[in-house]
Amino acid sequence: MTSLRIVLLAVPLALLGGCMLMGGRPNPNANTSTTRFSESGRYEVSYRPDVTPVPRRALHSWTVELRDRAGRPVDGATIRVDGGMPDHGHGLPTQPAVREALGGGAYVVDGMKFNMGGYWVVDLAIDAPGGDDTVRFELNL
Ligand SMILES: [Cu+2]
Repeated sequence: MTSLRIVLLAVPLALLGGCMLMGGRPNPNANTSTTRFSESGRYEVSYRPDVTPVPRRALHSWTVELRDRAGRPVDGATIRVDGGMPDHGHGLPTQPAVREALGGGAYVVDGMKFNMGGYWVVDLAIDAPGGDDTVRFELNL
């Protein structure tokens, strides 16, 4: 009886998709470094969440730091934030945005949220005096 009930419950859950209910799997090949070079190598970019480790299902902020190849802080940049779960084909549940440029190459991004566990990517599109570039961070949550 009990096992039948479990089966009857498990089938619809599986049909609804592991995504919303159970989250996704971590990606063992992910580079989860919080400091990375941008795609074209123009900038060294790092992030620091205001909650560690990066939480699931909780709104939080990141401080992003931009440096040029010589290690000098990059101010005056415009940073657009995008991301999602490649394995699930969905984006971020929020639209994070830079709230404040602190100077010294640091930018506070509000609205970060990962609404399930699994493999996530966060893409930053950087528009700065030294040229445009992008960087991808990978997270296993
Ligand atoms: Cu998902």
